[in-house]
Amino acid sequence: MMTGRGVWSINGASAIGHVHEPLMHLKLGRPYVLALHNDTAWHHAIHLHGHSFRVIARNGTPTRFREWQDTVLMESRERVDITFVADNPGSWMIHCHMLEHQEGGMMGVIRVA
Ligand SMILES: [Cu+2]
Repeated sequence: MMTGRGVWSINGASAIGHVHEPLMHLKLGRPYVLALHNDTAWHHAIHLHGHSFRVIARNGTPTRFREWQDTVLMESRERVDITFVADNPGSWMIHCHMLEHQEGGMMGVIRVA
């Protein structure tokens, strides 16, 4: 989302210059579904490091093709459900691949341990 200060954020946290505490802690080896909500009027290309995922639903409708990917292009106001197994330990960036958005704070860390 875009905050009143004109910067971008994920889950209300805006990472400018450095990344704050992890957005979430995932248990190594467990499967997860992340529900990504784009609460803005812009498209965002959400990129996850360290893992490949499958898009299983868009706005609640199951997807037809579920290829492995590391980036998903989200439309304005869209909800995208992705799933993956947290099988790679470490601290992994999740960020918008539109670099002006990332630079504006639209990034965070997911910790897998
Ligand atoms: Cu973006």
